[in-house]
Amino acid sequence: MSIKLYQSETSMYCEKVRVVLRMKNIPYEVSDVRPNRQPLIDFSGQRKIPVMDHNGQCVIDSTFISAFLEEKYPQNSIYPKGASDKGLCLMLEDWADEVLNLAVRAFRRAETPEARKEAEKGIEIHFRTLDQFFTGKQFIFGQMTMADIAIFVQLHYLYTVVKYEIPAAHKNLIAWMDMMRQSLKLPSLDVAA
Ligand SMILES: N[C@@H](CCC(=O)N[C@@H](CS)C(=O)NCC(=O)O)C(=O)O
Repeated sequence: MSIKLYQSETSMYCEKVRVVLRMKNIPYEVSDVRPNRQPLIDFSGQRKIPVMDHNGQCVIDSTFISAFLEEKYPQNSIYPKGASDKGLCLMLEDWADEVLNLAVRAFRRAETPEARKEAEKGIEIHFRTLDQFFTGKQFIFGQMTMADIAIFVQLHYLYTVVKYEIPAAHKNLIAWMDMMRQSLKLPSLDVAA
């Protein structure tokens, strides 16, 4: 078996796939695209990461890669048991990837103090929602699933790349982030603020 992940260290979507690979104890090698994207483009016909080369098969997009890995390597499932909970888990994954990500990206792009303030306003609504959601809650479905992972990698990016900390008022959210950090023990935590 040979698995190569075309990736970059800092991409939140690549972090998401690395967490899944680690949870399932699947050995893999990485190809960092930052110095040169050409091998990625030659292999996948497009520019976005993550891309997985699974024994020569090309799988693109963190959501599809994760679902593919779950099917091939069902140990330590990344989804909750039960069809309805799995549906909700996939919805939360999509929300984190598509909605929360927009607010996080606005932050990364903010170059002036004014723009940063605007970005802060934009993400505050999500902090409040998540703080409410994580009141008295640890893992969303009682064990770590893709819903936790997808939300965590977006917010973790704020600490590692944007150098921004979630305001202390959001205690439940911060407690959940700490619990996730302790559970995951990610190498990227070494660069956390
Ligand atoms: N929906 C995709 C998003 C992937 C994505 O946006 N990747 C970014 C890095 S975080 C990228 O490769 N951007 C380069 C580009 O658009 O050329 C996923 O979940 O994998």
